[in-house]
Amino acid sequence: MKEQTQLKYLTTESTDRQTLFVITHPLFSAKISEFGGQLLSYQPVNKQEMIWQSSTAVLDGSKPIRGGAPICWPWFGQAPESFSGEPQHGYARSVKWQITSVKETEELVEISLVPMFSEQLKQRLQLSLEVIYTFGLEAKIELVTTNLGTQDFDFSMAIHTYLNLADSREVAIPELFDCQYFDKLANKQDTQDKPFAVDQAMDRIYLYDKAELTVTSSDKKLNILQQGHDSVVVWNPWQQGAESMADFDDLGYLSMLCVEAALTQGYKLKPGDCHRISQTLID
Ligand code: TA6
Repeated sequence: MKEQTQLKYLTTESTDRQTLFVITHPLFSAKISEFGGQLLSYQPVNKQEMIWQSSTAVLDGSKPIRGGAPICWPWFGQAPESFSGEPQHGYARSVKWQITSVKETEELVEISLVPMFSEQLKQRLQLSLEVIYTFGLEAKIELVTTNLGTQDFDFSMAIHTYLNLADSREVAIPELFDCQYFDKLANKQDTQDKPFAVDQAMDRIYLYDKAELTVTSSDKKLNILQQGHDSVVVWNPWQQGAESMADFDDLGYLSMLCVEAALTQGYKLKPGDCHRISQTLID
């Protein structure tokens, strides 16, 4: 990796609570937390901040950061039976990450990081993980997982992106119309048989695996490109949910919506196989 001193756009900012990798480029600014390897902010020049973070997020590493784009890996949601009792959404968002490479040009910055798992966990998982961020006038988050072991790994994951919105009640996602989804709150399959709208608590796994999605709100029209996913998770805790989480500011539900590129339908990562999933945000 280039020595920090030779880098033009990337700096590291450490406080007593956290370390941030800060990128200030003529075309954009971005922040990634060392804890979780998590994108916390991305703002293209002359555009709105794209990523939401709770003002009451815990930043001292004692719990995952509420907001940004947490990396849910090597499972999404509750731990599988073989990892019973392990944390929701896996391990990646709860460890420190280290930078493995940085490329800077006049058009973009590409930064790769790997999680610093314990040797014990590495032995248990037999998986490698790398995140590759590519920022310019777009933000691409790509996760690369390789099965280093000799057994299939039943794999699920999500790029758990919290989008920053002027008003979540004015959001439209036209591509989800008529799409099947699993409603985690009602615990049943359902169909989006009317235009998508955020007017209540929602926690849905849409069986949407196409590459393009548009999220429009009063202040922005986001194009989202996704690869390597089999579903899109959409989550808003709404008022009661927000108030029930200390690290979720009480009115935050009005300015965020999670739109997550996810692998939730059952995927066997075979020995030696490599899986890539990505989400690109374009305003
Ligand atoms: O992506 C939606 C979801 O699975 C919800 O069920 C909710 O639990 C959300 O993730 C946040 O989970 P967290 O563990 O970060 O509080």
